[in-house]
Amino acid sequence: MAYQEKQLQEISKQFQIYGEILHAETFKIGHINETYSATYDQGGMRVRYIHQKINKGVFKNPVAVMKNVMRVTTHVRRRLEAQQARDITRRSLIVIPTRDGHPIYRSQDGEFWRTFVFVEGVQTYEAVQSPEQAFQAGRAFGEFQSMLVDLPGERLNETIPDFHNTRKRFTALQQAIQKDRFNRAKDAQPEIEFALRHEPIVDVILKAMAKGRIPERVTHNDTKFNNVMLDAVTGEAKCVVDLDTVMPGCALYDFGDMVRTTTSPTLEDEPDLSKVKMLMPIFRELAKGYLATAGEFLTEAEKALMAFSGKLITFEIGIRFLTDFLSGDTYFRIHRPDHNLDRCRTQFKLVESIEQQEAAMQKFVDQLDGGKSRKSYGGKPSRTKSR
Ligand code: GN1
Ligand code: MG
Repeated sequence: MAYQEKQLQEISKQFQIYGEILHAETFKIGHINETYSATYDQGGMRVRYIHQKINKGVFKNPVAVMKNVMRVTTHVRRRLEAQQARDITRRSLIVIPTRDGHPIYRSQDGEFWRTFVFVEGVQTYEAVQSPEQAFQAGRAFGEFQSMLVDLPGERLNETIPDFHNTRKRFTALQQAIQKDRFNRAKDAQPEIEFALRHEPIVDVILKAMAKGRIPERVTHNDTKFNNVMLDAVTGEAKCVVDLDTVMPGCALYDFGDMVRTTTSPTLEDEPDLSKVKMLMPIFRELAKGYLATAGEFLTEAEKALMAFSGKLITFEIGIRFLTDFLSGDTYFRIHRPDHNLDRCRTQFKLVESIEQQEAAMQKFVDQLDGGKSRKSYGGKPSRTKSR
């Protein structure tokens, strides 16, 4: 049940927002969190804020989540200031503290809320509309990773342990199949077979990391295309959002999830599987954009697995949807019966499409080097004062 205006007004009043609240409403009910907006009158100017209820079933320690978010957003802002970048308040999320100075508010009903400055003049999309948008997404997440390369202090909190541990995700699927608590396995036989057949891919990145061939980095871990805000006028990526899973990870998990969510023109739950396809022209722009900003710090071993990571993460999210379908839809919010099964089918169709083109995708990546890809961004270097 979405929150009512009166409750939202009470919640917004807990934060250090000046002025008179005018109205508050639902902004987006996603797979996990709930997002609302509130409009205030500040000296005759209407100013909006974002209020988010953290899903505490998914994020067991919301305080630890917000500690990470504060460290990361503060660091990114400092980096932008050091570059004398313009438009900084639209380029990194700004957390508004509670009236007693905390980054998070616990309401009387035991829920956890946080508040951000509303970034105006931007748009997000569920599916990519053009190769240029994929370039922008790649550039934005690559830049985000590159700004966190020198994050000082201790290791970030693991807000969801083993989030991209594909082996553990696979084991969870095997258990769900075995238990089959809702007698649904019979409805998902082809998908179950597809998943089990792909077991050989699940350990590739985990093993490379365990052997030290691929480094741990600070990564976003949820680089869905709809987590990039694009300027409504210029189309340029401004800000990446949804920082709850920013934690120690692998750069490839981020690139892989970008491949999953940008390279097919379809939505994540597209029922017409004939439309689900990895489009090479989009992949090329995505890879160019990502290497334009991440190319400098990525190692050869990371770059060599970029196409593979698209397949792996698409597969991993697919088995998570399948596991949730078999377990009674308790994790991802669903909007129709079999929704998680439909989402799984779409992911697996995309895995197949990536598989067919994986060699060509990687060949393209291999041909790009940092310098070339940077130049292709309007002839400008990746980080300039003008942005
Ligand atoms: C969830 O909240 P949202 O929609 O950004 C999920 C991701 C999945 C994604 C699939 C914390 O992301 O891992 O890739 O759904 N987030 C969490 O659409 O589980
Ligand atoms: Mg998310």
